[in-house]
Amino acid sequence: MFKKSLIAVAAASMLTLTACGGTGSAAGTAGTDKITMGFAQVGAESGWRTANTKSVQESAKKAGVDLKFSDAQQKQENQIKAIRSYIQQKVDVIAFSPVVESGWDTVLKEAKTANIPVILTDRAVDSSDKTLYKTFLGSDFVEEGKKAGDWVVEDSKSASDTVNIVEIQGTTGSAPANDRKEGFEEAIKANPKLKIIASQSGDFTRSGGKQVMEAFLKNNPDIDVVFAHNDDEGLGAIEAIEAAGKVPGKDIKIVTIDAVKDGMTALSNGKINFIVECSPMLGDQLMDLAKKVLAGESVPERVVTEETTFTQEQAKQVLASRPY
Ligand code: GYE
Repeated sequence: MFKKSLIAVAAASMLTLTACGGTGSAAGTAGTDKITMGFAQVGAESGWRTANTKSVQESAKKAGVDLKFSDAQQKQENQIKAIRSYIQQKVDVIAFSPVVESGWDTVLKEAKTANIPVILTDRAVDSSDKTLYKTFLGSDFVEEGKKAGDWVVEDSKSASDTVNIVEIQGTTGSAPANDRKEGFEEAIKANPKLKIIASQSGDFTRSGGKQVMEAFLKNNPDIDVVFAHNDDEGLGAIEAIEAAGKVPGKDIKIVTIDAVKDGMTALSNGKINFIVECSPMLGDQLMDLAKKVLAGESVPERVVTEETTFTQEQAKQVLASRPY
């Protein structure tokens, strides 16, 4: 009798947990189907990345997803190791932001053979076999590059001389570096006066941006515009420009991509001239897609993030309420 009612109580409380969406305390309870996700992050190279990691971690918690998180320190071999370890641990789903575009087929095939679905977050792979992953969630980087280029075209409409542009690229071989370059080059074709006179990778870091800009300044006395593939590189470039006795935003104009807090602060202060937004807040959509994939529902093969652009005036207006 007593035993029976205990079982009934246990069963009832399990039901309650399920009704609450199985968050938190349901872990380890038989019969609950808490999702385990292995997430192989690129690293912690930028403000964008830090915000992205936070978004994924917070959304996992909210969605009741058990998140196994790894930081590859911008190295593909570390990411491959992390993915292999998730396969070994038999996680339900693997999500990752590939540091570079190529070289993923082998490990993705291993995940497929193990029947573990993969979701690409933020960055793309160049595999021709689209069955190696379920969907790709992230920004349209070509479009971002175009928006940056369009601003330069508009800003230098009345230039009578050649406009010398230097480009600080993101991580070599990464989707955002490849695509932002492509989009920017496409846009500036609109005015033959616009010339990219130097282009190098700053690896999406502030120190990288600073180093590259120092070298650019040494070799080119007449730089008009910096196009940095992310805010952090632009912030590093500001340090180099100031150290060279020039005024960022005036003597040399700066266009960047991301719109993280530090970038937006520099934009409000007039040190950056224009920022194209790239949203790192991908966590909620990622958890949603993972749940759908695991429930056998169909998901679009591409989910594009919505984003905007900011002038200095617009940055001043939104800075205080910027969440990251
Ligand atoms: O723009 C940059 C980060 O992949 C979109 O990576 C991301 C880029 C982002 O390091 O700041």
